[in-house]
This record gives sequence, C-alpha cells and structure tokens, in this order.
Amino acid sequence: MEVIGCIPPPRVATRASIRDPRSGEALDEGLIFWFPGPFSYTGEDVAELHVHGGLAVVDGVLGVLCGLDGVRPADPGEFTRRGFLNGKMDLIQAEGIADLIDAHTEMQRQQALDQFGGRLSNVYESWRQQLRDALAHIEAVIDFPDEELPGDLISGVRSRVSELVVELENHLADERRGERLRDGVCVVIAGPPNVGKSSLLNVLARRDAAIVSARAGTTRDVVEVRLDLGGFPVILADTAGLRESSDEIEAEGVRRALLRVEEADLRIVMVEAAQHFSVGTQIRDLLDDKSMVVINKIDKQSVAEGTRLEGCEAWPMSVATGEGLDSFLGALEKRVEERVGRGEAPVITRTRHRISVEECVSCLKRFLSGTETLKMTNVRIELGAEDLRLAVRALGRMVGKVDVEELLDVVFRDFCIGK
Ligand SMILES: Nc1nc2c(ncn2[C@@H]2O[C@H](COP(=O)(O)OP(=O)(O)OP(=O)(O)O)[C@@H](O)[C@H]2O)c(=O)[nH]1
Ligand SMILES: [Mg+2]
Repeated sequence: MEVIGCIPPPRVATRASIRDPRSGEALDEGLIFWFPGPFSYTGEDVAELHVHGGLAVVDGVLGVLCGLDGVRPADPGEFTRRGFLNGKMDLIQAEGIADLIDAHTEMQRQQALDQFGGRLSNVYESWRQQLRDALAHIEAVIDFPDEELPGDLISGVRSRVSELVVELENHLADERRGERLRDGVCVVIAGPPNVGKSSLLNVLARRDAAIVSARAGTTRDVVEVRLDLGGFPVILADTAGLRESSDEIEAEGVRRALLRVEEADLRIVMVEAAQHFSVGTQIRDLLDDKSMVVINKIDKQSVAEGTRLEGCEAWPMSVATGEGLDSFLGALEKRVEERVGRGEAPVITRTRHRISVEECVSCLKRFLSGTETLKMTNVRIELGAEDLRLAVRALGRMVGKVDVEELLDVVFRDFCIGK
C-alpha cells in the first residue's frame, strides 16, 4: 500500500491517493488519519483509511492490506479490547461502547454514552476505594496487634461498611431500569379474540406485521415488533385472543399468550366497546398495576367518559378511525418512561454488574455479622479481613481490575467487527 507523500500530520484528515504497492494500481482517492499512540483509541499507533463505500473499493483495499506482511482483519471488539488492555478505558466503559453501537433509541444512546463517559465506573471505583481503605484499617489491626491502635477502629470500619451496604442495596433496588432500557421494555397486547389487538399492533408498527381478519382466533403465534416510543425502546407483542378452544393449535396459542402476559413489563388489555361490561374473569384477572385497558371499536358503539374496568383506568379508542389513539399513546409513553426513565444516579445496565454488586453485598454482610461481638479474636479479625478482600474483589471484577482474562471473552464476544 502506498500513500503518496509522507506520513501525514497526527489527527488531521489528509487527502491521499491509495495504491497497491506491488502493482502501483490506483485503488481509491480517499482520506487518511494518523493517530500515533498513546493518543489513539487503542493506545497503539493507528492509521485509518477512509475510502469510498462501494463493495469493489472496500474489497480491493482490504485485499491489498491483507496481502501485506503482519496484517490481518481485526476480531470482533479487538480494537476496544486492545484499548482496555492498554488502559484507555475500563470494562464498564468498554461495555458502554458496545451498547452505543447497538443503541436504537435516544434514551439507549444517552445511557450508553454516560456509561462510556465513566459515570458508572466512577461510582464503582469510589466504593472499591472506600472498601480498600476499610480493609487497610483491619489489616493494620492484624499486622500490629501490640501497637497502640485506636480502640474504636473496628467499630469505625463497621459503621462505614454498614453505610456502604445501604448504598449498594439502593443501587440494586433499581427495578432493573438500566437493563430494561438496554434490552427494551416488554409490552404485551392481550384480550378476547377479535377485539382489534393485531390491528393496534400494526398501527403502532406502521406495517402489516400481524394478520388481521374478521374471524375470531386469527392470531396464534406471538407476533413481536420493536418500537421507539419517545426515545424508549419497546418490544411490543401481539398475542392470541384468550378463550377456551377445542382447536389444538389455538389452545397452544392461548397458552403462549398467557406466558407472555405473565412475563410482560406492561400489558395492554384490550376489550371491545360493545362487550366491555361482560368481559369474563380470565380477562379481569389480567388487570393489575402493570395493565392499561383499551376499549376498542368506539366507532361502532360509544362508551361513557371515565369508564373504568375493575377500577383500572380505560382508554376508549377506535383503531379503525384513529380516535383516542394519540391520547392512549401519550399515556403508554409515560408508563414506559416510569419503568425505565433514569434518575440522577447511573444505574446497573447488565446482569454481570448485578451479580458482582450482589456478591459484594453478601461479603459485606458476612463481615458485619462476623465482627458483631465486642470481643474480637484474631481468627475473627482475619476472617473479617478476608470478607472485605472478597468484597473489594467483586467490585474490581466489574471494572476489570481482577480476574481479567476470564472476563474478556464474555465482554468482547458480542462486539461487532471494526470496534
Ligand atoms: N369497526 C371497527 N373494527 C375494527 C377496529 N379495530 C379492528 N377492527 C376489526 O376487527 C376485526 C378483528 O381485528 P384483529 O385486529 O384481527 O383482532 P384481534 O384481536 O387480533 O383478533 P384475534 O387475533 O382473532 O384474537 C377485523 O375485521 C378488524 O378490521 C375498530 O376500531 N373499529
Ligand atoms: Mg390477532
């Protein structure tokens, strides 16, 4: 590969003629960036070629590059992995990059960018630092048993650890908001057959994702679409109409529908205006604080304003004419936001983090119960120190400060190639 001219100035877009060094054949007129280490994404010397996007150009340039000695295509996530190994970011930030690449909605993007920026890492790092200080105090008691150490040293550590347990438990009690925002909020449409569930899904998805027909019992499989609702990601599922059926396939559809209803973060329970007084117990049983009631087909029969079903607020609607749809959508958006909307503090975004924080809390609780008695034996203090060590380790694993090797494949497995 020959770039006409010499190495360009660092971090400046430089126009270049890109040629095959062996044949001299021109491959493209493009841009080249030179990022000398350590001020690059990976911390190493990096050159970036910006070429035209046509398949032939990309294939041609890659073909020539891969023919050069010591050059090979990167593995998925390899650039970020190198960046992590060279200390450019910690594991939590690397996961933020992966989430940023996968972000489909505004709120997902904000959360990922926040995580990449290091806010979550800072929280964990500050807890780890405090625990390391606590551990150092306990170790002082072990190392210098005969010295004049302040008598209330252990009780000071205990009260600090108790405060941390409260902070960590508050962090865990986030109703999985961060994870939900990353994965999408599961909203399920359920109700009797033929009330217009699939019609509503199609309107929200803006395409004919589910079959609609005047015959009751049309939908059997769960039909899923992904939506962006005011910046929040939603996985909306349409399900089979709930009724007793001797048809084996429809009965299986109903079984699947009930499973989905059970797992859902939110439920849209749809009934028909003409029958909303007479809905059976199976439908009424679906109504709780996760449910929103929609009374559809008000173009055929009107319903009184303020109508409720089993005490649940209801939205009268006609999917056919669009009446009532906007007001329902506004309310749905609000409910979704309540589930995943973020407060000031950064939240857990992955199960991996949750497991480490839980492990840390259980080590700290063991420390507290092991050091409860006023008369501390050496063995008790040693065991207490070990509990604190394990707690520090659990937090260290999160940012990638310990047990790094075993974590790398898990973290970088889902990355795309080129990052
Ligand atoms: N008049 C009127 N008809 C509607 C409305 N919404 C849906 N329909 C009609 O109602 C029938 C059933 O609609 P679907 O969307 O298939 O109903 P569903 O609840 O998915 O039915 P199943 O899959 O059988 O449980 C179709 O003929 C729709 O065109 C509405 O607001 N007004
Ligand atoms: Mg249907």
